[in-house]
Amino acid sequence: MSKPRDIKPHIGIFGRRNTGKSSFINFLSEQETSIVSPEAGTTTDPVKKSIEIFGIGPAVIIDTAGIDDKGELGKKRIAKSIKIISLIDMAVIIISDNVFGDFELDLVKSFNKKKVPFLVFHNKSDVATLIPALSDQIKANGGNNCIEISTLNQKYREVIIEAFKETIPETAYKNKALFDGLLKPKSTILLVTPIDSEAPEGRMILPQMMAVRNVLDENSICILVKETELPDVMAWGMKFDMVVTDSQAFDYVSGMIPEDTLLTSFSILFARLKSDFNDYLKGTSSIGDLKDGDKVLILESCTHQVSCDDIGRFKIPKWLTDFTKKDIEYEFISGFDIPEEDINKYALVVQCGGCVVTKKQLQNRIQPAIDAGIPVTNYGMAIAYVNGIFERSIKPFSSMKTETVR
Ligand SMILES: Nc1nc2c(ncn2[C@@H]2O[C@H](COP(=O)(O)OP(=O)(O)OP(=O)(O)O)[C@@H](O)[C@H]2O)c(=O)[nH]1
Ligand code: SF4
Ligand SMILES: [Mg+2]
Repeated sequence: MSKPRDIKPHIGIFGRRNTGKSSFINFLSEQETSIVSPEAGTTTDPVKKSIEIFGIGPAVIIDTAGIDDKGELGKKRIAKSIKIISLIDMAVIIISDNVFGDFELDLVKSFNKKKVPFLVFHNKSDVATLIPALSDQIKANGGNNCIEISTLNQKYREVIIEAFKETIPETAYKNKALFDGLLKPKSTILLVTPIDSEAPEGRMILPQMMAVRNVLDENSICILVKETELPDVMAWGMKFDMVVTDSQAFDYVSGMIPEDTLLTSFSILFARLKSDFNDYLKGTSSIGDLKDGDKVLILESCTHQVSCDDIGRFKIPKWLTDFTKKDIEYEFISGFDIPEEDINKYALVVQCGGCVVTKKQLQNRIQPAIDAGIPVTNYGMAIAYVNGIFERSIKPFSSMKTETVR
């Protein structure tokens, strides 16, 4: 199963114009991915490219416009480059001619704010060698060693890859399995997946595919069924170790399987991989405290067409309103934007499953709410809560340490 582009680790390349950022990407990918020229300001918009990095695997590398660009248009380009920081797992600053000043220090501040590890490479070492004092200055500002390279010389490829492996957090590329710590060999797992208009034609959605693969990897036994055939399977009288359902069928499935069978949803399993599960655990019960006039923010992570807009835009608001019987106002934001300044106006934030974004991207999105003390939940847990089965849906994880590593 190849990784979709969006859940691969993301690496952003930053620096002043003409330092060799695009050349660095071409050097790493061994392809003419980005346009290179002696003209300063060649790259004007962020460019994403999927590459394979030995020892890390598939990754997305993002070229950006120079952070010293000038004029009104230049400012807009810089803003776009800075926005990329909330999407990445690791950053690279390319410098040349021993120039490391305010522009680079501002980048370092932004990386630190978002807890993004970074590397500094001194490029064009064939023309000017790195002054040791500069390396010390970079270290004093929170960077690792500044590494001397030249994109004209193949011998630096290994140096770059080694530095990448040491710096990029393992959690960014070694994805935990969906059932991590939940299965034993020969466990029997029943997966309930409605096939409705939202299901992609001829395929399963990613969490379902990951679940099947993971059950098989653990030498467990998996039965996959639509909710319409669930009564037939239950009539076998078989006892399952765990049932995992699509959250939207929670109510129906929970009524059909024995009380003592562990039950959760794909979305809740996914939430454990994609964020700090404890934040959601703490935030979900705030649904019960919602009052008339409260604002609830629904965060969808799709950037273009939201493939599950029905659930986020209609069903969850309806279920929350029906459950609380309060006059609640809903706002929706899709993509990566975060309303940092306005976050205090919300009583609750409900984040989607984030199936097409990385863990870091999802974490960055909900972090302002968590920092402001606003409760945060996700689609699956919110649905479980309004169906009165929240405690049941998180029981499979109760004996585990649920806090995930950032
Ligand atoms: N001598 C030397 N020249 C290099 C090296 N790496 C890149 N260059 C040259 O530096 C110039 C700028 O390279 P780019 O890769 O376009 O630089 P950039 O940082 O992407 O520039 P902008 O897109 O304008 O911000 C080109 O003429 C490259 O051929 C190097 O290691 N040594
Ligand atoms: S769960 Fe989020 S990321 Fe996945 S399809 Fe729905 S809106 Fe998009
Ligand atoms: Mg460029």
